[in-house]
Amino acid sequence: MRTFDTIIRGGTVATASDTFAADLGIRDGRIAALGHDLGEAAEVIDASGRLVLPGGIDSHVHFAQPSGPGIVMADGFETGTRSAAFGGNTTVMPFCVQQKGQTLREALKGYHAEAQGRCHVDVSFHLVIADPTEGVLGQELPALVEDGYTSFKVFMTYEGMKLSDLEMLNVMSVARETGALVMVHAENDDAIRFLIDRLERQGDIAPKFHATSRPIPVEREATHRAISLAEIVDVPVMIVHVSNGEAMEEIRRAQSRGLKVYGETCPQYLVLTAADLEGLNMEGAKLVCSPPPRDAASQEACWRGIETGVVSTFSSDHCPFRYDDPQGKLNPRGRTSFRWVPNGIPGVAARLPILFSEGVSKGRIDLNRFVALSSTNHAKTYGLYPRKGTIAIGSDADVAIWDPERQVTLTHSMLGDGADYTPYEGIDIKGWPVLTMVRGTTVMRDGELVGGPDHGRHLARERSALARPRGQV
Ligand code: DUC
Ligand code: ZN
Ligand code: ZN
Repeated sequence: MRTFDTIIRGGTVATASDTFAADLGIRDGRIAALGHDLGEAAEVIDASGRLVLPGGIDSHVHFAQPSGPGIVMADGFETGTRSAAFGGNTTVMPFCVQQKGQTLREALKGYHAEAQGRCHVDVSFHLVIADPTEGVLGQELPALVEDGYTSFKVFMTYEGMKLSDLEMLNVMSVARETGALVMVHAENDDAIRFLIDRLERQGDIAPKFHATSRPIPVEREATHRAISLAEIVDVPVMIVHVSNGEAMEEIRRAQSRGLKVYGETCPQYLVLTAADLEGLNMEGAKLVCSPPPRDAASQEACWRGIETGVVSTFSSDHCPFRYDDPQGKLNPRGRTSFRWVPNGIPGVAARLPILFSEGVSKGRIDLNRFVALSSTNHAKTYGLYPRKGTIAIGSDADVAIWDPERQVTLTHSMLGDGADYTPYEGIDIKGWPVLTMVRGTTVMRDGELVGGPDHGRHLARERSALARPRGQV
């Protein structure tokens, strides 16, 4: 008699804490056994010489997001989740962005309609609160947290999205009441506006000046302020896309004072610098994102944050726009200043190969920390653990099989997204995901999709393990 639907045989399994040789028995989309001599199955996947890891969870991606007049994001859910599967991910967490004047329910309806039937991997939305009206704070948010939307992002910059300190305090206060987790984009908007105006007056308008307009103090000050506001409300906070040592130091200091402050960083802060835009002229737009990549010392500081646990999640901040396209990076309305270049770069497929290669293969982090940073900590932070984010009996069979020896030179065509370039073109990688399995179904094998875009499901989430009152798990 066949006991399992699938057995993954002969691989080395790693979780956030352990590495061991075991076969996986999978039944009804879940992990049903871990051991040896598991018997028969309808399908046996040979994983000898391979690593069997929890599927990647990318808790910071943008798909199908309205991005300004005439600008179209390069990925909707079909191509975005396809690219995620190519990169060994089994769950992604995109943002549902509220427009001013819109209710959160209206916003969610639109994003769910976009995602419906178009997802290769599982998906779960964060809510971006751009208009914290009384109705949003008093009724919608508490009800939506109950419905499983247990994380909100707030912006301290961007016209149309930025919140005042008072508005941030009000959103944080609802998060405290409801047990939700607040994510913060920390950059000082007034300082950015001042610097952009000054650069433009000087005629410094090429894409490379984007980084000059958002220097480290802009991020450091806002990070400090966001942490202070969270401390006042006594609520946990996740500072997203941390790019440098000074912002990292603010987080580390808060953590050492016992505050529940968490940090996220992204591949662009490990392998890109502002100097990469030098000499590119308009093609520098391909690397425009916020906060901007900085310098070698900032890269080192981000590594140190990863190595010491100041950073708990490593995400892509996948936010793709095409370059050679009138609806993309170079503004369709013919405006040439960096001010108008949409902020964001693609990276959902490249995220984990970069962390594996630069981190594990080069000996900076061990495999267990890789699993924590790429999957387990995302699941714990955002209320998906232990259903997602680990290899354990009863967990969803969300698995990525990696060939740790595979050498690849990154090029855009292997990444499967809807952009027309990768900012990581030409980077040499050692270690590559060769199979992605979502709830027991293989969705990617050897760089090819298997099955259609209707396997992914939307996940209602529990409250964050980090946002629960102390002592409660
Ligand atoms: N912030 C993000 O989180 N993503 C892309 C652009 C931005 O500013
Ligand atoms: Zn952001
Ligand atoms: Zn983002």
